[in-house]
Amino acid sequence: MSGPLQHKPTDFSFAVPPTLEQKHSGVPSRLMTDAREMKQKLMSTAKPANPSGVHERPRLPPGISREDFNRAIAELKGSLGENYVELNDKPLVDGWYMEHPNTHDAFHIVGQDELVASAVVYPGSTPDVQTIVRWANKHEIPIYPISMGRNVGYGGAAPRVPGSVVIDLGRRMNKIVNIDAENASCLLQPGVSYYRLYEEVKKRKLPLWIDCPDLGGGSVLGNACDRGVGYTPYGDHFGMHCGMEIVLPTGELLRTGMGAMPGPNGADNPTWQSFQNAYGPTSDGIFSQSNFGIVVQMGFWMMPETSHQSYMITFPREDDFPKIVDIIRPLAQQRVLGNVPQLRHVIQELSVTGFSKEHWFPGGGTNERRIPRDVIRKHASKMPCGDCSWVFYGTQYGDPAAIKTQLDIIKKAFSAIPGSRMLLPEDVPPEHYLHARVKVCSGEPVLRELDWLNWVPNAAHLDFSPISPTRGRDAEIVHGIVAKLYKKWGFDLFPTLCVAGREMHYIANILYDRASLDEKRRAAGLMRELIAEAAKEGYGEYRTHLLFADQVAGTYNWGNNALMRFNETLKDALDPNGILAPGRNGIWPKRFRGKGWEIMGDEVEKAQSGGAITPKI
Ligand code: EUG
Repeated sequence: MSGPLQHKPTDFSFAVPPTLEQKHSGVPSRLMTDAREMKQKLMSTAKPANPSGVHERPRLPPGISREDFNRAIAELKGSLGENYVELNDKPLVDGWYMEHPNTHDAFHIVGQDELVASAVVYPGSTPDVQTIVRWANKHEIPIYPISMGRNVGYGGAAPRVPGSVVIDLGRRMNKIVNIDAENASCLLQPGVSYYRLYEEVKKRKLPLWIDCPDLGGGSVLGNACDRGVGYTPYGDHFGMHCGMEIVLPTGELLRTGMGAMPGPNGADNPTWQSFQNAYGPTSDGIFSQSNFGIVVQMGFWMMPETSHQSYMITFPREDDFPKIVDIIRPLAQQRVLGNVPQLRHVIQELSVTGFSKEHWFPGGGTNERRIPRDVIRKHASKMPCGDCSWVFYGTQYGDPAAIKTQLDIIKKAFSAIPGSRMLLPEDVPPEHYLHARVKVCSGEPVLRELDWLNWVPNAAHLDFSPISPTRGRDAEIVHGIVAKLYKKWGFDLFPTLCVAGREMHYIANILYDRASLDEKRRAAGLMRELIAEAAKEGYGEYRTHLLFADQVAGTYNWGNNALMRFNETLKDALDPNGILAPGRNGIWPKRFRGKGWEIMGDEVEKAQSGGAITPKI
């Protein structure tokens, strides 16, 4: 039933991706050439997926008979309209970043048909979302809200419980509700992508910046709720939000922050996007990385535009890594570094060109063999970065005189490392990745970051994302664990460190071929061991893929699991029927808890040889 053939030269592979005018998740016209090239490149290595084929589709919610499911769906269609409820009964198509599925995880780690929706619904308003939530409570059908479904590397659009009904909020709820140029803030619905927000700011000629992650297709609201990171001084996305509107799991509506106070004559409160904390306990945090409510509107601060100067600094020696980190720390704490810079390993200078590993390492282009260090060296020597080991991508902000002073301070600080070299955009050719960094670090969302997906054929990625103190000796321990385990499991390692003054997000991508059961098994095995070994030393992930949420949540177990017991208390109070995104971030409602849903061992690897990850109920 589900054997997709998207690798064949079908219409999809050659079709022009939709524009932002045609679809809320589409490509801005200024990036269409990039998008078409990127799609062509990615599609050229696509292979048939490997659905286990053991599941009937549409996959049913747990414990619901097909008759009851069909009746419930008919009722929902009656409330929302026939067109706004779609059964997930067609072949699954992984697509690519700009034409991604809302039915499953395009970067599947278990079988393609494992983490799947039974149906997808498209609410057009907050009352529609309330209707869906009340329907779910009545029928005890799990629902799984997505903003746009581009949580790539962490599960995409997929529900944790197979057969859940996915609520695709973004398709119809994609309004920029307000941009307040004086307050430098905006209020958004879930379907507003970074691309959309950026284009709107430009169209209105507002002197404001947005802050975007490496890729711009994601939902501004969704990324902030998952506590994503960007690269201007406003890079802490959740930290820069101001006010939320939330549909609770019972269908009630809540506004947080100053939004809890009504404005005059039924208007929104005039300070909703001005002050985050308002009065009483701050509740916003419990609606990030959780399953306690559906965020349907969210406010954000925007940065007044300013001058900026990006640069890269290269460091020759592999072993200088801890020293580099110790130089970064005071610079970041003093805010000489004003944003979230990245420290990357030189292997990325090869991968961000978009050429495959096969191109750099003929005959070694799959995950069979890791690219040897001397092959990286040979190529890097001929590139602008030269024969180096680490590359620091930074940007300075403010008036030009201040930027010049900052650059002098930074250059002087790093000169303690022999052989370090600063390069400015004008020192590298126009196609160099530094020019993409200039854009991202000044709030212009790009597509370029996808290039590294071309490293291996038919690639998916899974991210291991621990937090390390910004301190050489800690960074060395984390990096040591990661490097050792990547070697053991046979994957190329692409470390990217997103740096702040006291901590760094160490992002390690695992790139694997989605059609290779062996690579998927090794990717999952690597991930499990990374989480466990890092936790032994006290390093935990800031975010993880759905399938590893239980294990990661389990590492935050101080005080006899005090935090999870607290979360479960909240979950059971807010969602007594356990319908909202069961299992997200490892939080299971009472109805599911302790019944075999938690993945703490090698269930993922086992599921890859034909089994299912779900308990038999
Ligand atoms: C990246 C960054 C992340 C993340 C996943 C991927 C991309 C790095 C800072 O957070 O969670 C190139």
